[in-house]
Amino acid sequence: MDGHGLVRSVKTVGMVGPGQGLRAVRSAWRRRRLDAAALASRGAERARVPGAVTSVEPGPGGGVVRFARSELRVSVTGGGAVFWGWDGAGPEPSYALVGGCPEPDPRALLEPDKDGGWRVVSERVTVVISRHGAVEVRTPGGVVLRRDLPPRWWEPVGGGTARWSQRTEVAADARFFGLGGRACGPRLPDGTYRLWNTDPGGSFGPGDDPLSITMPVQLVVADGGTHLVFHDNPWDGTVTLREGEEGAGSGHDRAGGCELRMEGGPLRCWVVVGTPARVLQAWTALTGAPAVPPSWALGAQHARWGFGDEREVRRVVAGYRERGLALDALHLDIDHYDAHQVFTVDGERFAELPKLADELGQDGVRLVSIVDPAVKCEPGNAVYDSGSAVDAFVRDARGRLVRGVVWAGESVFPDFTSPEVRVWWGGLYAERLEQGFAGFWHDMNEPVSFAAFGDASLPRSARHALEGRGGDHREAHNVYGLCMARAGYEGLRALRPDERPFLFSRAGWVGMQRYGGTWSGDVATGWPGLRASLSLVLGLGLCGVPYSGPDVGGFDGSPSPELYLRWFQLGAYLPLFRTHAALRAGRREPWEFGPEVVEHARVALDERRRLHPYLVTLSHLAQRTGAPYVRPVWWFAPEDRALRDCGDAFLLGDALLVAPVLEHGADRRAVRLPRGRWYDTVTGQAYEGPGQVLLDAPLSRIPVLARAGSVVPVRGGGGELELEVWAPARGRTGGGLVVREGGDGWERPGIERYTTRWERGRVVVEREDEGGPVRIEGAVRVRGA
Ligand code: NBV
Repeated sequence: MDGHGLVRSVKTVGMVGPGQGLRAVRSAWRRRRLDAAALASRGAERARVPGAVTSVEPGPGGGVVRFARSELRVSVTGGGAVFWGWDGAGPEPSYALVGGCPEPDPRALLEPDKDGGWRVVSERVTVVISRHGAVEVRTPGGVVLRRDLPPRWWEPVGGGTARWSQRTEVAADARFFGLGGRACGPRLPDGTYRLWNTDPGGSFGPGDDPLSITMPVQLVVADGGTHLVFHDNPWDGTVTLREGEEGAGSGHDRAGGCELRMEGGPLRCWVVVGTPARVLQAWTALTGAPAVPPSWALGAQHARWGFGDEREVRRVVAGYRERGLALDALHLDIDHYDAHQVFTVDGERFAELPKLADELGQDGVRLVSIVDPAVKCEPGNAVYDSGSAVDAFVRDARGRLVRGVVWAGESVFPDFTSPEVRVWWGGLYAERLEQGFAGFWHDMNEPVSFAAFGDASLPRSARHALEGRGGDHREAHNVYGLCMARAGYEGLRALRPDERPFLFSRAGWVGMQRYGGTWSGDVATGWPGLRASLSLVLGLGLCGVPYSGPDVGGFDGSPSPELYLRWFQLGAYLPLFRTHAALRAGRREPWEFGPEVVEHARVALDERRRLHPYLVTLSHLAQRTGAPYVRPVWWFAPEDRALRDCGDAFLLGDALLVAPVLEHGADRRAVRLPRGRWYDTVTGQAYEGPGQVLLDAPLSRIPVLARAGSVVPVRGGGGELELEVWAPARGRTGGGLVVREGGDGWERPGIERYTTRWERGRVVVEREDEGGPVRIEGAVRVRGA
């Protein structure tokens, strides 16, 4: 067992208690035995590289280039995304893509390049294939964005899955982002990142990797251009990143590099080139539009593992009400289950859950339920019985049920990669809806099975349906959470066709945004955990998952009042704004931290509520354009190197720049501004970017700046929508988009476009209607003029 494994198992036993600990030991042995019997150890391997080009076959969007020992299929699609696959790999089947493979660009054709290579030229991108199989992606202007060297495979001599590796060179100034949810970003430092969804077992900080959402998706930002690369392969693997170095004009730049090593699965990848906004738009077209959460899920939410009973829930909700603190949802964790069994309720401690839900609902507070995938392996348990009747649970290579250990004890695991199992599971949410729950929080779906040593998940040899293709856990592991999210989402749509589901999931993979969002998981209480929170949200947004947020206050232990407040102030500007904590951790209600914190938390909650229409707008824009609500500060200026390296602030939509306090004791902080004029939203003071300014950050607030010319929809004093307009700089214009809340159903509210400009000493706001611009006079508040 490695050091990490040991620490994790000690933590596991600590968490689950000695009885479960013993089961975790047995389960780990069982898993090891199963894998030893079913998966041959690798033994001798033969290495292979493509060799030299032998022939080509032009086809739509590109064609096939044949090499001595492999072949490469290249296709540029109409939307500008490039696909290539080795050894005959095509885009399908894929868990990531939505609506199949996009149409090839009929104008893009394979043509000869110099030195015996080939190229495909298209409007947005050029792909050059060398005669030995290196693949270069260039901008239309000819700048090389990435050069993938010829891949290398290692094939077991006796047959079986080939491992492979692929090395890539990028510009010396390139910076890497993404790879799913990583705690050490948003700019990913040099190092090796694993691609295997993992519960860190307890709480994690910036040094812990991997976490629950790993994705082979990188956003690479360099002077020459921005691109996203996605290796469509859910197997275990690693990505090693190394930033380049510039020789300060000496001409001796060292290129940046990346090496991807995969334990199996196809070598196929997608590359999208363009501005960050264009890249995310094309990415969303490929992998699916983010679900729009119901508007209440953009409010303030509170959770705890261990509220204990209905009385306590009522006490906590009353605490918010009595102090005038906004609260829109309250989450119940596994302690409300009957003996930790999913889709059950403890009838003593939560005797009248539907009544409670109803009462809270009248007060504007929705109830959200945790949902764990593991099902207690016990005849008589209704979920186990109904699942067994449809053969829903994962089996081993010999056809026996795979048993693991989770909260309820010995458990079995639904195979969410089977369409029939998803339908069965989706139907189970009927029980939750009857109990009065309005939203769902998927946990433990990496999936976790407690293990005293080794991987705390299912055996790698466990069998999965994989949509009828059949395969084992090595392929299914990383998509397990994604498929569970799909099951829940589709089930809820069938059960409540008129409502948009609210669902967020700890584990997932590329495409999970189609079904909902995610949260940080068990981020450690401490200043590093606070930083990690922002890293996760930004990284996930760049991978196409825009709705997420941390456990405000951190999952374990007790934050100091200052840390809690700073976390709260950051959380108030993130899509999912939820306080949460572990069973034995300290409280997370604002009033537990003293009167000063309550006052400042109230300000943050009020501002969140005031910005609600803006968040609603951002949620709809994310769905239609793929642009995450929370974006790195370089979003509009990826060529600004100083911005590229700035990880302690973010843009919320186009209009706001939020600079959270991430350090103990700070009451001022440096803020790096993108180009243009920015107003401090509290003092109204204007600052000119690009550059760095030092701003006050008293305990009462964090600096938030508004872009000159922007239009921010806010909630006015009477609850009506108002436009907050930030004066453009003299001689300049501005504008913004507004999407009005259209209820929690499926109607698609229109996008309103506003422009702002100066006219005779006044700031004028107009809406671009079909018949022409309409001047807006009422419900506008101009600031900064
Ligand atoms: O269900 C209990 C917790 C939950 O509170 C947390 O948010 C999840 O990330 N859950 C993990 C399982 C146990 C963690 C130690």
